Amino acid sequence: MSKVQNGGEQDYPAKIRQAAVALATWPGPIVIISHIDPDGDALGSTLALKRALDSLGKSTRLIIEPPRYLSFLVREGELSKPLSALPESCLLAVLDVEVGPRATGAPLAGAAKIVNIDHHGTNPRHGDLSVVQPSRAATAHMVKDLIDALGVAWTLELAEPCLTGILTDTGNFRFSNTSPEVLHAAGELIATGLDYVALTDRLQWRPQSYYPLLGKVMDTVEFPLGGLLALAQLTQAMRAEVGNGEDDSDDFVGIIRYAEGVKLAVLLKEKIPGQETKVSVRSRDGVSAQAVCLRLGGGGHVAAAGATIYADLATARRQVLAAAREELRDKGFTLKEDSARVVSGSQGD
Ligand SMILES: [Mn+2]
Repeated sequence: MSKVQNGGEQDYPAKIRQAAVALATWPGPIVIISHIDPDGDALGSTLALKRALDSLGKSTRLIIEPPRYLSFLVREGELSKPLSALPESCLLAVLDVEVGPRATGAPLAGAAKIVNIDHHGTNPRHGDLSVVQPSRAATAHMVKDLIDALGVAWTLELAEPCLTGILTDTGNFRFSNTSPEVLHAAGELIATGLDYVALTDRLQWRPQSYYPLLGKVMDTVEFPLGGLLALAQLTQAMRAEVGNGEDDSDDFVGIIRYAEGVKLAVLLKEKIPGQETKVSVRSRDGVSAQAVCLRLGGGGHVAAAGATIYADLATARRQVLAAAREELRDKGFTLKEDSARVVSGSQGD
């Protein structure tokens, strides 16, 4: 694997101050983008940064297409359409993703300066100014540091998206990245007067069509590799049957991860039938979702990662089983050879 886990910044506070100065003193337009399939951290970190920069009188454009369940965070007119070319003398802020093909919304070429703020340890730092801090649980936590460095006064409009990003990436403070630091940062955000209970409640709302889809996906759960893996599939046909849109299934993989004995959980999502399958992976106990996804050409964090396989579901399933088997063996689990069974409810080998 060419991608290795990088350490954090030598002097993180100084790097954050540098980014704050670069943004605050930029005379031209600032375009803010994040990653494909934006989640709460992608939207929360970019929205908070845009609002903070707007309050300083900057000319900003935020280009992101949030999933429906997060759209309540966005005010009318705050988001812009994807750009085919960047405006002249523009600073491009790339958040929660490396400067590369997973960054979406605007071309990377043609930026006068690229500032990259990200907490993924695999980030190769291709920005003109890259601040990468894997010890931060969310990019939104880094944006909180950035807003503090900018000296912008905290308001509910800044705190709400920041906390949303933190809640998303820590699984509401249940994932292994839940540190005293991130809890402290969340406490400061809540101290702005933000209604924490209302926000966490609102973030769990799903359209009613979510529940029949959940039922269909749960019907596909299998436990191969000696029961160490939980694997489920979501097809376009299931979506069509229940009339469900594209964006509400992000937590399905988190549900099957709670099956007893499971070290790895995988959801295979059919994106384009026969051609493209999205893989979401979660893990526990030192087994690395990231290592599994790097083998599949994707990336992410140790406990939560993803990849896109340009093949049909059955092929993707085989590749995922092979990658999961390798990772489990690397971590010292003994596995019998697993036949490519697709029996629903199988206990595996
Ligand atoms: Mn993130």
